[in-house]
Amino acid sequence: MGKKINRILIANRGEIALRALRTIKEMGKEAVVVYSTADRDAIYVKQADIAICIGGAKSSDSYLNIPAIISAAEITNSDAIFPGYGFLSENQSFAEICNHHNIKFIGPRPETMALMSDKSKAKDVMVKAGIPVIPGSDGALKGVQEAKERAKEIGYPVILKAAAGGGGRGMRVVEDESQMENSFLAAESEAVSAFGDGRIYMEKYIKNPRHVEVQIIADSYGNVIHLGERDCSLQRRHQKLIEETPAILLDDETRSAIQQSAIEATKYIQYEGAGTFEFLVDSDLNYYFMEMNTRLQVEHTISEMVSGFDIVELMIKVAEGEKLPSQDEVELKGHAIECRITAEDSKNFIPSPGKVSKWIVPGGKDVRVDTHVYQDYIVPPYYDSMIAKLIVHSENREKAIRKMLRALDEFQVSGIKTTIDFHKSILKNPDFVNNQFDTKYLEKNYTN
Ligand code: MV4
Repeated sequence: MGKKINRILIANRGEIALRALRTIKEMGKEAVVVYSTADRDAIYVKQADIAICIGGAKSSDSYLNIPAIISAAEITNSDAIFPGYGFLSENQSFAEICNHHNIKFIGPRPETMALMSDKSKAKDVMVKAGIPVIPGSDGALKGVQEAKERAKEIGYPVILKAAAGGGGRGMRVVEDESQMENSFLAAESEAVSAFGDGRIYMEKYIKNPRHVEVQIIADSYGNVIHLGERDCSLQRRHQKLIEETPAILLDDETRSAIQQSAIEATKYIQYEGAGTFEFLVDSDLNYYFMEMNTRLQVEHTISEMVSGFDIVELMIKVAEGEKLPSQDEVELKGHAIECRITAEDSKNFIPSPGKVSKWIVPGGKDVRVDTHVYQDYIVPPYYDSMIAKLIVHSENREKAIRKMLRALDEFQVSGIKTTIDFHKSILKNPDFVNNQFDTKYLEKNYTN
């Protein structure tokens, strides 16, 4: 099962391209990077064993250009493709095409990707696996009439979600029956234009939930381990800003139950590779499966800090057919926090691309900065505005917060606006310090 991978093409850009390159080098393998014309000055382009320009600045011309990426893999004799996050990482036809070309897609089987990308089907599977899910409709709704009937049974408020969605698009909260027709039709048309798929399903609306997710990885022999859970409740417009592990709101019993649920779910779908189960947790600590991400996530770094494992290395080993260590060999220590720093104004989050004239990054014990940025780098306007992930690790949450504040104070950037000041303000906020926040917190307390 599986064969040794010698050369890996990284089908991504920015910090994650550099982060993957580092692990590939440490494993003694060769790295091929592909880049757009806007990224020709990226440091990883120079550091890679081979670099190939695959097209213009627009993502559709380059990082989403499947024929260009497959051609680059073919002419460089790459054995495998590392997709990272975003772009083609959850595109099942890309994974299929890789497999047809005998290039190992470092991730799950395409059928599993397809199953989990249909949020409504994914829920049905989790019900069968015995995982708690949010009460709601069985699959997609046929129309407004059925929506009204189901909502009466479930009880208002309810939430309408796009089956093809995720990340909040095509979502509508419905407070009572008088709003149903308008909300249903709005959600449906938003889903059609965003995903080309208007199927809508319904759930009971959970008030003030926390977002807790469990990192899992599975090998090709059915072994599954988890690397703990993360609290990602601090989000703005469905973009995560701060993540931490462990999730302090959980008691020990709920924590092991949620981790065990993620393991059982992974086994049930015969998953292979790294993945994340997202749960909503209500104020009584009931947890409910929401969706699964079939890729490496931005915030995987905090799980690396507390576990000591390199998740990219584990992903590559699993793809080569190696066996994972057992759960007993996983020891989760201390507390880790990540701040996602973007090239945006701290007050209104307006993007601020341009030339970075000063770039002084923090350092010191247990401080990690994952970034592709350097002094005089020009942040292009075409892509995600994240310019650095600042990650700290300490014995406990209080010390981790103090270390993060110290590191944020060291971070000096000129030429562009960043969200460093926003992060300082959150980390000093008594509500954050005292664990008094939920997924709506930023919306309510930091307007815009
Ligand atoms: C919910 C919910 C409350 N009840 N579902 C937002 C993104 C999408 N993946 C699911 N989301 C939500 N689903 C039910 N039944 C509240 C949210 C939600 C949310 C969830 C996680 C993190 C931030 C959020 C912000 C607003 C709403």
